[in-house]
Amino acid sequence: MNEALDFASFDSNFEKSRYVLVGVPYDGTSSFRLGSSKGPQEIRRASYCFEPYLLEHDISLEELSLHDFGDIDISNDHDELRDRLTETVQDIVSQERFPIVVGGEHSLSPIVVSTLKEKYEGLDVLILDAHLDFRDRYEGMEYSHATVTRRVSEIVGPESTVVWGVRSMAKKTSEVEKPDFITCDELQEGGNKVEEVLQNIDKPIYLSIDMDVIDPSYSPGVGNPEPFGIRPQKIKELIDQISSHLVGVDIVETCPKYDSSNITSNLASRFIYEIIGSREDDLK
Ligand SMILES: [Mn+2]
Repeated sequence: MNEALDFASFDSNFEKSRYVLVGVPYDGTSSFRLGSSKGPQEIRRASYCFEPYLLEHDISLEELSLHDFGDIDISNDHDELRDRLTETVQDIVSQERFPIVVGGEHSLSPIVVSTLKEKYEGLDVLILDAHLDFRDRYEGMEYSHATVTRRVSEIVGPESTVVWGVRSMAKKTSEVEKPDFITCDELQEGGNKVEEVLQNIDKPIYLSIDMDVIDPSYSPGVGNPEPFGIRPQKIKELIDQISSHLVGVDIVETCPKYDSSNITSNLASRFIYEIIGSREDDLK
């Protein structure tokens, strides 16, 4: 790979940074459209599209201490991914730094959750995903993009796992104990269930954004596009509502090969701006 480009404004050293971005160029279990391993690179490139100053938050990324760790060095082996990513995330969170993990495919999330669970008592995990991904195994694999919610719920408990934006699930999930989920339509309309969840948040939250939660017209470059999705503005609103509780995020499944005009990598990159801006705004 070429000399890696850092995410825009992520030019401080690791020691003094509050936010550390790490790329995970892994798509070892992708089953439909491969190529999310190129996501981190394109999302970094897209980050130069935006002004560092965030109008709504009156925050400039240039004034913050942000570090880009680069991509972790991995092959397509999931055990290797688990070891390297665990070690890296442990380093990041050991001194209250905020990890921003950029995929790559979704199977990285349980690894990060497992590490954060050691650090943050009572961690809740909010997964934004078109797919419930609650299979126990997929294509024989325990750790797959299609088993993410199942693995996460085993780590933090089903009561601490919520999936928002769901509009696709395997039939058999109706036969097993499910984590709480909010469908795409419920989320779009904002009804009581959404408000109830938001009002009752009092715990640290890990947020996982699968870019396929958004409608494919706004986010075409993903491994498994699913119609009838959410508008990006809805995700921005959610980020702003929960940002003060966040202790880490991942943004996964951007697949540059299928991403017309870099629409998806631009959006993923802008979500990173928004997460930082909104958190810093709350900390003022
Ligand atoms: Mn998905």
